[in-house]
Amino acid sequence: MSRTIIVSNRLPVKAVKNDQGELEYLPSEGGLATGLSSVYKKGNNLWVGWPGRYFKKKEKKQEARTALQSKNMSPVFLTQEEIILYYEGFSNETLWPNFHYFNQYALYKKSYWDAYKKVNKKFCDELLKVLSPGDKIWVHDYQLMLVPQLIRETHPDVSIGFFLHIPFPSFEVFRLLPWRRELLDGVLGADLIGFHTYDDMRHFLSAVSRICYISNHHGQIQKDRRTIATDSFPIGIDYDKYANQAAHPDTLSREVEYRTSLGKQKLMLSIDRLDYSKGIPARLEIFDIFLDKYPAYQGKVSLLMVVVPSRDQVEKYKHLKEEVDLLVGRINGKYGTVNWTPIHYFYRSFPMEDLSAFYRMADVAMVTPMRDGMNLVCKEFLASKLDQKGVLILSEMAGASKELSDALIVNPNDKHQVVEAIYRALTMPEEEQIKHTSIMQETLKKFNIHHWVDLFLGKLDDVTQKRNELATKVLDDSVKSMIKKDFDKAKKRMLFLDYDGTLVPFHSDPQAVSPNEKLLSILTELSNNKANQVVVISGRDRKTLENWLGHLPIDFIAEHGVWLKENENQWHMAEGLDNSWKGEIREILDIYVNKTPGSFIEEKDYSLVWHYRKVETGLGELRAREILSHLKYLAVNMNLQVLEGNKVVEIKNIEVNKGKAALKWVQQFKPDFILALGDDWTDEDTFKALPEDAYTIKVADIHSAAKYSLEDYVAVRKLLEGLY
Ligand code: GDG
Repeated sequence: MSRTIIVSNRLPVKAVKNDQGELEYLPSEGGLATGLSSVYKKGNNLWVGWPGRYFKKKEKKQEARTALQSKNMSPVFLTQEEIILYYEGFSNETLWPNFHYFNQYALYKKSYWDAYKKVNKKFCDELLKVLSPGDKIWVHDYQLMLVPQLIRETHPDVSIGFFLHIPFPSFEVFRLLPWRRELLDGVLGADLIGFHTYDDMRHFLSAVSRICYISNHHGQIQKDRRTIATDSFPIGIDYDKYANQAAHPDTLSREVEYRTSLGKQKLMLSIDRLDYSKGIPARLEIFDIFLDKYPAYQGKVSLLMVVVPSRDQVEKYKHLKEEVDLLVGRINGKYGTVNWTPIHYFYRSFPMEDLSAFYRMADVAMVTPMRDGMNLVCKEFLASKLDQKGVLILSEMAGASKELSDALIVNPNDKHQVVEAIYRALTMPEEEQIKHTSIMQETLKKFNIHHWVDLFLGKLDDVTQKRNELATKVLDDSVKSMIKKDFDKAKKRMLFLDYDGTLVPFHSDPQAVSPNEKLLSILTELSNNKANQVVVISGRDRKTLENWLGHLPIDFIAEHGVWLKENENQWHMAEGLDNSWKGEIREILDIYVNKTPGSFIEEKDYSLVWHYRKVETGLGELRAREILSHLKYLAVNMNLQVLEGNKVVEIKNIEVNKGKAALKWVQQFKPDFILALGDDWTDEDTFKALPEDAYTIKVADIHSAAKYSLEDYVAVRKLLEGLY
């Protein structure tokens, strides 16, 4: 049975020393650990990650390794320097602020980046030690963005998923990172890339398009002859666990105890790790404004604020802690009385039983991060509300707001809006509370953590299966020898060869790829054999082809089939083509040239091409779609075809295409062996038009009507050389 290997910065347990000085492994806090525990504990599955502690001695490391192995875990040991530079440094002082739109806090240090690369490699090496054939790998989060590509380099066929737990920022913010390209290339080593929200996915795709110059089709990216899928998978919680905990007698007795000491006052709750992205100071200021604006609530409502210590070695977090301490002190000093404390502030973590009691007790949960990938606290609060009474105030900057639209959704920067939301929450009739909570509970029950794991791994399986199906298309040695055998047997062979991207590399300057000696010698060898009919079939103009290759005994199909030359006769035009449409269409294209700087029209004998490769990314694509819809009906009436190519829109006579031209050649010369090679969408017409027994080969792409694929023009030349 195939295994799933989870790779994340932290293992789901942390190593701690007990009073006897022995190592113990306690569960780490957080939704991910509990959620994925159901996966890695199954069968032989495995979790690779850092055990959260620095081990100096070799024997201690070995001891930890043995203990963790028995729990299906494999440790990655980090040195103190690596923890400082890779974890606290690049992960938490560079990526975290940038990805959470706190770019003013981001540090760009080469030493951090070097450590990040080194530690990502370390994770990859540890993983490779335990990897077996058939395993699938699930890499988690921003600390390990380079791992997918590092694995891919040595294991091109392994199935890799990547999930980002924090937001992916807009391109304008992401581009500020000096290592943006490397980070994207790293993640693009995966087969499936998951985000919490569609917006995160959209931002990622936009960054890939603008930084790597790779576009996507419905979220699918083509890179290095691989298809990479992206999708949104909003993480859920272990709903039953929180609901059951809320019903547990231990939770109930704690609730009674706390309620007794608090009295009848209303309770608002906030629980976060200490982090500037969570908006803790702003929340305190809001509470201050609320008490000031609605003095009747003084003495009647308290805020129970749990702040879990986190990253306290990082400078920014130390300052934040001081700021929070100060604000809490100020507000309690300003409003507090002998009988009433406005804010009950705890800077520590609590056991689950206490958290559950807090969730039960709270009338209002204030989840108001400035930015949050998802936020699990709001979901846990709702799951713990067994009587469905309670109100959630939720920041629209948290991924969870996309699913929980029945909450009071607020912009945490609009302090007065949040103040009014608090007032509304505290005065909301119970029926209304129950109505909203029950709707949200239904969503959370369905989209729970198990559902999330199944959705992600299910999609990863689909993507891998599709890749395997397509992998049969890769032209391997056995197909090559079959081609050679059929080629040798045949008496009359026809070879359709596209030029750009197939016989020569694709170049942005079309004149820069004249045939070199090597290519000329291949074409000469092939065409000198009278049993071979070599046909160069290209979108290029006839003059260039004649100039470069006209001296050879080969046939030509130029401009996609407008100009033809066979048996070394004169060039002639395809018959019955009409050109009268050009004036009207040109007028339309001129409108788009006038409003799109950088675009231009190219006129060919039987087509017009609108080019936008120099137009601002995004704008060109938008205009191309406008042209397509503008010409949709007109083109049909005028017997024209409108085609989208690589940064071009081409309008041409419907009769002109490589497929029709190639078929004519086949019908006229009746070969008993056909080989067709091409690299772009215009070659698809050829592949589709040729008889079933033709060998059709797509270059540099696996998505094609062709039967096989080859990686590049070098492989094409090698194949052709192998034929003579
Ligand atoms: C990242 C993303 C995304 C908190 N205090 C205690 C405690 N917790 C638990 C909560 C909750 C978890 O920690 C916090 O999860 P969040 O989602 O709120 O936030 P991050 O840690 O920043 O997580 C976030 C998440 O990844 C998952 O993809 O939602 O956006 O930033 O489960 O209950 N647990 C215990 N004691 C505490 O005092 N036991």
